[in-house]
Amino acid sequence: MTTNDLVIKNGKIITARETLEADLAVQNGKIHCVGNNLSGHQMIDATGLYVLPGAVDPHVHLQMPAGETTSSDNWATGTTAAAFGGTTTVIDFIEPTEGQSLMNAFRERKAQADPQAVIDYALHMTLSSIIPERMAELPAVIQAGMTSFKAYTTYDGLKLSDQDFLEMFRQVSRIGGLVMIHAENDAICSFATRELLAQGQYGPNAHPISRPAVAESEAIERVLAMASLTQTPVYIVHISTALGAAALARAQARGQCAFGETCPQYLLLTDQEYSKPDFEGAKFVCAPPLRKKSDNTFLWNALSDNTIQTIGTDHCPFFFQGQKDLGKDRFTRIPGGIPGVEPRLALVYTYGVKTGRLTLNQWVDRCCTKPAELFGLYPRKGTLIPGADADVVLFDPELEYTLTHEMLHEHVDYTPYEGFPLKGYPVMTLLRGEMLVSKGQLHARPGQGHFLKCDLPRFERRV
Ligand code: DUC
Ligand code: ZN
Repeated sequence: MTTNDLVIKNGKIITARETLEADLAVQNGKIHCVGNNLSGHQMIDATGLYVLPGAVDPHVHLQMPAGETTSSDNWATGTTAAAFGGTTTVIDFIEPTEGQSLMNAFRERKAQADPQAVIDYALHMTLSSIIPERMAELPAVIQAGMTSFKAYTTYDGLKLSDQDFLEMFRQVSRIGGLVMIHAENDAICSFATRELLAQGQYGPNAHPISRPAVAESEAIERVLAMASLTQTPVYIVHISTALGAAALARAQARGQCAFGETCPQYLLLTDQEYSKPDFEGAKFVCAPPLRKKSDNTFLWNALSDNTIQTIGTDHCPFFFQGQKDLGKDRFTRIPGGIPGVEPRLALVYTYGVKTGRLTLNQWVDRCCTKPAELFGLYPRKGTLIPGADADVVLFDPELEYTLTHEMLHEHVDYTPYEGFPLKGYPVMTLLRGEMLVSKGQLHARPGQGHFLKCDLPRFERRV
């Protein structure tokens, strides 16, 4: 019998389906087995710790061009921050430029990520032009490992018309892919923005009014209606409102194959943040905007009752000094996006599990397993079953911190969660059996992360 490379002993193993006190053995970078009294060349004592699958963040924007600036975490800093927070896979986006072929854009994005990434990564393909030449590339894109396609209902240069949505849904459906949608009604947002500017409202506190809740729910209802016609599986990204989550729940009740994501900012923060003095509200400008306490509560419930399947971060950081201040005179020029890739697991544990809103297994499911399943990475990622990559997080449920920007590794000058008390924090992160982070020390190397080809997702395609 061969001796295991590594055994994590005496921990409490938490997966999406079960909780058990056992040892976890790693061999050749894969989970070998779960059992008792296992031994290995290297042993890690996890007494008192939770042992989880490495978390999967299905929604990040590293080095993302945004008008005249770029999101401030590059692939090295962003994936390092993710590793410190217990995330071992991120899924970012390819955004082809106007006229660019999808496959060229893929090659460029991969060439940018490969030398830098310290954790594994996959990519979603953004579709902003539904011309036959682009659609003809879809099989090659799937072959290359991108099986999810992102489409926008808003933003000039990205948004699709309803006609385009229908055509794109038809094409993606035929090849078995999943469509992710940023859903905000563009006309409502433009109309509200114009009115605010005409009234001389230029500050960050106008931002949430410029993108009201009905803009989200209308767009969700509409794309769901169109997707049902073509029987296309859809995933609504960053759901921020009770109205939007309720629209998704109604479609699911009708039998539609539709999934949802929310983010810690929509669970934990509110639009009160935009009224902070000294332009501090700009730190919270993201689209969709932060909402009301009642929306937070509704979204926690939607996670608990499985209306919403995943918690991503939409990590898209911009420095307060030097980037957010591009919009000093006009909120519409504030680069949209906030950081969050690092504290996701800890925030959801403290404010989801410790409060009784989610079970331990739901915590793992929403942050690790479901993102892997929906995007064709399961069972390689998101689980601890034998044969899975040995991406493992040791999480100390007793560690107490007050979250500050200084303790994080995100390349940005603030955290939206400054001062949040935390109970529980990751203390070790392994990627394919190799130590990335241990007791606050980084052992990872840029380029250690692999590009992951996603399989076509498998779920029932009901209307
Ligand atoms: N919203 C943001 O605020 N930033 C990145 C992309 C998005 O959809
Ligand atoms: Zn996003």
